[in-house]
Amino acid sequence: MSYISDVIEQTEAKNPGQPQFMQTVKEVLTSITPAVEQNEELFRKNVLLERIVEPDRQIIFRVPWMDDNGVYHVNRGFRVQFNNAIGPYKGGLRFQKDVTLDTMKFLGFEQTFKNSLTSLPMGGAKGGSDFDPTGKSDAEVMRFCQSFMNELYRHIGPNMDIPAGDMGVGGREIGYLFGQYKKIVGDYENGVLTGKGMSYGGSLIRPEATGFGATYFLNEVLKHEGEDIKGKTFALSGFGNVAWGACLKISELGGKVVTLSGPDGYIYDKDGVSGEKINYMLEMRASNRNKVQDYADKFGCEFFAGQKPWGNVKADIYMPCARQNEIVLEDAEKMLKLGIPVLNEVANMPTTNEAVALLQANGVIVTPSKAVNAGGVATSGLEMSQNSERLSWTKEEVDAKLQGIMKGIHDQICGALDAYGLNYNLVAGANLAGFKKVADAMIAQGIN
Ligand code: 2IT
Repeated sequence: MSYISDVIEQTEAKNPGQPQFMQTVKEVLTSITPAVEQNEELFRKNVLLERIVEPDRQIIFRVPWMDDNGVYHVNRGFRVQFNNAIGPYKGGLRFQKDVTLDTMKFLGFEQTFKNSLTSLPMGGAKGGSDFDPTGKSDAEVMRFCQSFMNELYRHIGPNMDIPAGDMGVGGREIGYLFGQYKKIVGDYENGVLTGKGMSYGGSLIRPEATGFGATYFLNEVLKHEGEDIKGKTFALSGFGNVAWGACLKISELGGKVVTLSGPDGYIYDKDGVSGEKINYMLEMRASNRNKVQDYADKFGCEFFAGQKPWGNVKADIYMPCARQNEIVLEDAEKMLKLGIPVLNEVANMPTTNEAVALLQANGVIVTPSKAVNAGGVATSGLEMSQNSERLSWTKEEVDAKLQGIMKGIHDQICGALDAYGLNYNLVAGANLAGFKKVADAMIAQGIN
């Protein structure tokens, strides 16, 4: 048996009931086959693959909180600190009802390679809770965040682990989390969290960064193919922060977004999501209703209850911006019939491995989410730099750095593919490039 398949098998045995984590382990380890083949002896001697799939630590804690009726609830909190070989742990917090340890481990593993790709010194971590923000009042969200931080604070710090937002955690939640952290530790360490408000150490462009970065990365891919965004039609999923940033940048660059989605279904807006309609997405998110139908009701467009746009809507580019595994094999089959040439993966692991393989085999360009959505965490890295230097860059400065980073990621991917004589397989290239720096650092630092 090969080293890679051995490690996959051992990891599967050690992590029963964790299909999402195994999905990303398989994707990453399979993609780095050429690197492992070239360095097998060195990697085996350093138990490198065995160590890279095992998180440094996995913290699980109780989060009790009181609702507005005075009734107490108990949720589960997580922080999985996956790898800090190249920098302090860094990664978002996700509040969503179906969050499990499996979700946290898949996201933490992905984050390790994503953060490496940004070229900034950040290790990988992820955290969150099975708390469901849907329908919660502001006061409930605040009490939950405070209770969550009552435990999390002892595991994080500006040089140790720097959480940020993810699904269900935006500027409001980061504010409550930071307020409680400050209350507990006393020092004004605003470098402990990113995605902060502008009045207390946030970075301009951070809210837009994931969506902007995803569009900049796509632009590099289209340039590579001799095309551009202007005049192209986009089907998106989600309507949160990431989809919002993407809509802003796509419409600025002359593209047209015709779908958004939520847990309730998807909307089809033939005129395109632009102008005030993009601003309305922020209101939808702030309402905590989690219903995309609100958009259709307000702007009088079509709503398809319980459905996804994949394979149902013809577009030049698909951009899933919602959650993991929303594109499965049968969606991919429908996509091929419609002839969708590019799948720009924005959410973390939105497509199953089988669906990616089928699409790639049929000539669809699949961009890897760990590269495409890296602009969010990259801009978090820029926020950390501004915090530690006690300064604040302009919008133009941050945006220019973000564009440079996204182009740099595409260049790194092409460089890794060239180095191994591979064709334009962006998924393989992103994993090879992200892995290299982490592997070098882990070997340099000895076995620990
Ligand atoms: O998935 C991600 O990269 C994020 N949720 C952002 C993480 C961060 O630290 O900004």
